[in-house]
Amino acid sequence: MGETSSTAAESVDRARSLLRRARRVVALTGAGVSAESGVPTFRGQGGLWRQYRAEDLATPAAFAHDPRLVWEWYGWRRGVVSGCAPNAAHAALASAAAAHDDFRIVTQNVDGLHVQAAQHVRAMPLELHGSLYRSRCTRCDHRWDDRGTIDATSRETLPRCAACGMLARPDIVWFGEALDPSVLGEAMRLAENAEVCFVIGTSALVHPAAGLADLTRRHGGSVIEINVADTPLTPTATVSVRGPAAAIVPDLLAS
Ligand code: BJW
Ligand code: ZN
Repeated sequence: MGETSSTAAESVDRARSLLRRARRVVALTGAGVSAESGVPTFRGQGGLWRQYRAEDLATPAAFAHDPRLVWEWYGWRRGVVSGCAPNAAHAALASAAAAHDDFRIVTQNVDGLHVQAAQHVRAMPLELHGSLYRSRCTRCDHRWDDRGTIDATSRETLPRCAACGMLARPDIVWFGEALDPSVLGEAMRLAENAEVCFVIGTSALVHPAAGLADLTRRHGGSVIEINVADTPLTPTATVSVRGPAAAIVPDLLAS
C-alpha cells in the first residue's frame, strides 16, 4: 500500500528510519540526481536540445537516418557533463555504498557522475543505459573508453572503430534496444532482494528501469521516492519525499 497523507517531516522521519533499519538497499537513480550538478534532465523544463526531444534522437532509427546529428547531440552532452561535478547526493550515495556491501547504486544516467563519486571499486554503480564516455563499433563488438571531443562536421569526421574502421556509435542503450542482459539481471536480483528500493530523481516512465521498484515492492520490500514532483511510482511508494535530491539524500543517509 502507498502512503497515507502525512507531513513532510513525518515522511522524512519514516524514510530515515526505513533506511537505517534496512540491510539491503538498492538506490535507483535518474536524471534528477544530477540536476543540481547542472546536467539537464530529459523531460520537463530544459529537457530539449534545439527542437528535439530525447525520444527523437536516442533511437537506432535516428542514428541510421542521420548519424551526424546524433553524434552532434552526444558531443554537446559530453561537453556539458565534462563541466559538471558530482553533488552532495552522489557523494552521500557513494559513501553509503562504500560503507555497506549491501548498499548498491543502479543508475539510468549515462553522465558518469556516480562513477566519479565512487570511493571504492566494489561500490561501483551499475549503469543500466550505458555511458557517454564509451563508444562502440556498429559492425564488430569492439567497445572503448572515449572521452574525446566529437567532430560532427561531416560523416567522414565522426568517430570510427580502431579495429575495423567502421562507423562508431555511443555505447548507450537507445529506445527499442535491449539492456545488457548481465547488467539488467544483476539490477533485477538486487531489486528483488532489497529491503528498500531508494528511488531518486527519475520520472519512472522508461522501462525496464522503472519496473525495478515494483520488483522490490512485490517481494515485500519498501519503496522510498525522492523527487521534486509526483511520478507514476508515487501512489504505491511506501514513502514519498518531495524536494531536491542534493539536500534530501545526504540528510536521510546521515548516521
Ligand atoms: C529531481 C530534481 C532534483 C528534477 N531532485 N528530483 C512504447 C513505444 C516505444 C517503446 C516503448 C513503449 N512502451 C514501452 C517501451 C519501451 C521503452 C520505454 O520504456 N518507453 C517509454 C518512454 C514508454 N524502453 C525501451 O525501449 C528500453 N528497451 C527495451 O524495452 O528493450 C526491449 C527489448 C528486449 C529485447 C530485445 C530488444 C528490445 C530501452 C530504454 C533506453 C532509455 N534510454 C534513454 C536515452 C538514452 C540515454 C542517453 O542518451 O542519455 O535513457 S531515454 C532517457 O530516459 C534516458 C534516461 O536514462 C531515461 C530515464 O529518464 P529519467 O532519468 O527518469 O529522467 P527524466 O528527465 O524523465 O526525469 C527526471 C526526474 O527528476 C523528474 O521526475 C523530475 O521531477 C526529477 N527531478 N530535478 C530530485 N533536483
Ligand atoms: Zn569495428
